[in-house]
Amino acid sequence: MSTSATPAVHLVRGDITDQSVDVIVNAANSSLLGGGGVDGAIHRRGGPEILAACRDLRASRYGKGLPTGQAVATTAGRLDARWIVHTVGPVFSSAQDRSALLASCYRQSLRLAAGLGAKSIAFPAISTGIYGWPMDDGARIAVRTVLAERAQPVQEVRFVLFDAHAYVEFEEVLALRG
Ligand code: AR6
Repeated sequence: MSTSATPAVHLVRGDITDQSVDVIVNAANSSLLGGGGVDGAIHRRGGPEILAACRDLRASRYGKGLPTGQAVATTAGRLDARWIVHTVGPVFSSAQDRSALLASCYRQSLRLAAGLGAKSIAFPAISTGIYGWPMDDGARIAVRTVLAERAQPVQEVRFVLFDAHAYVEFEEVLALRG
């Protein structure tokens, strides 16, 4: 059920590092020290300032790494954004339901962005790449979680989907939720 305090949700097909928004969310890993997929793209285009900020966070607050489902903010370096919010999605498991952790990534990222005063935020489809989460379920969890949050001052949530399959899955979920 959407309310006036719920942000508008938009879908974009493309590369998240091309987005101009207040917050770009990174599908990171616990080390915060980079990786492939979205993480690799963000560090490549954003430059070394982001990695330096991540190293500082490891040294100060997250000596054991950022736990799965949590989120933390850094500079966005050279990207056209004010902050990167790094969140660690769960690795998909068919033996164990980890969907609460995936929902937590979206919720914690949104709350952190709201706390920073962000008006717009771009999410990738967290955990649906290297971490193996099925896209239809990943899309359901993403959309449901974001629509359940009152996120003021965030006015726009943009899901940035890399390929046609991801876009179609998110479109279907959004259409069903009206
Ligand atoms: N822009 C938007 N979406 C993208 C981009 C991009 N530039 N690149 C990939 N995707 P993934 P995960 C899509 O693997 O599954 C890293 O090594 C991709 O098609 O980036 O959460 C981290 O360090 C997929 O749908 O993240 C972790 O170790 C979605 O983004 C691990 O991967 C997420 O894919 C995290 O795995």
